[in-house]
Amino acid sequence: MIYLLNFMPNFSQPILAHDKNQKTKMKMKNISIFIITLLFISSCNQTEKQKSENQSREQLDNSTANEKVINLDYGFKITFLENEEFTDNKIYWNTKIFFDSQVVFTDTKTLFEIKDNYPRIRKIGNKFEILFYENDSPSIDKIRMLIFSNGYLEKNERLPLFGMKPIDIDNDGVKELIGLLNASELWGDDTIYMPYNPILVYEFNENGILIDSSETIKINSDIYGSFYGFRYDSEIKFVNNENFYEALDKYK
Ligand SMILES: [Ca+2]
Repeated sequence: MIYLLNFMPNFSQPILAHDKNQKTKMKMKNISIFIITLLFISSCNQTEKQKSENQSREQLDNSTANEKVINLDYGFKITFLENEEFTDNKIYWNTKIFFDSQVVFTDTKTLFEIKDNYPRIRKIGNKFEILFYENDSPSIDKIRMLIFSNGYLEKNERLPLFGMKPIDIDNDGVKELIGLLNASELWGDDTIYMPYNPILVYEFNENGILIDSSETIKINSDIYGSFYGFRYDSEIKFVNNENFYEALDKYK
């Protein structure tokens, strides 16, 4: 028998201040539709040659109509070329990030959602941090963190979808976030086993979101009796490890 523990509620409140501005998006969509309509009307009165030219232009504009554009601060822009709507969510992929009109990031496969104030941008020193809400189904959703420095991608990392606000866990004056990169898949009949699923601690401050190795080692050593690394490992199993749930509850 297999149980899937999906701990990790969404952010109840955004941790960063960037506002995507729904009205702007709606306006852009409306403008796109308006432009396409104008092109269609004007093309009705063209010669055959002009019609042919306009057809290729209309094809371009049709693809633009499906494109989702999000303008971020600091000269960054995100475009999703493809999307699909489901009952509970809408998925976007085929992603590009532009900085001052130059493409600085391309990803054709990763699935993103626009929710909980993601995607969002933050200036950290002379770098920029862009966070996406990544749909990693059938695993649990994640945050995708991109760091840009001088217009170039410096870091591309998956983070847990932290189910908490940043708090100072160890009283060192720096706030932390904790989360999981995997759901805990439980198995067994009479005896229920759970895998090694490390709770990851990140420091969250004006310099970015960075793994707090010492605190991660400490928390997981307390839970599992020893530290087995930063990654999920189903080969390492535990029985009725209440410490795991207590630790999660503690930092919710
Ligand atoms: Ca701290």
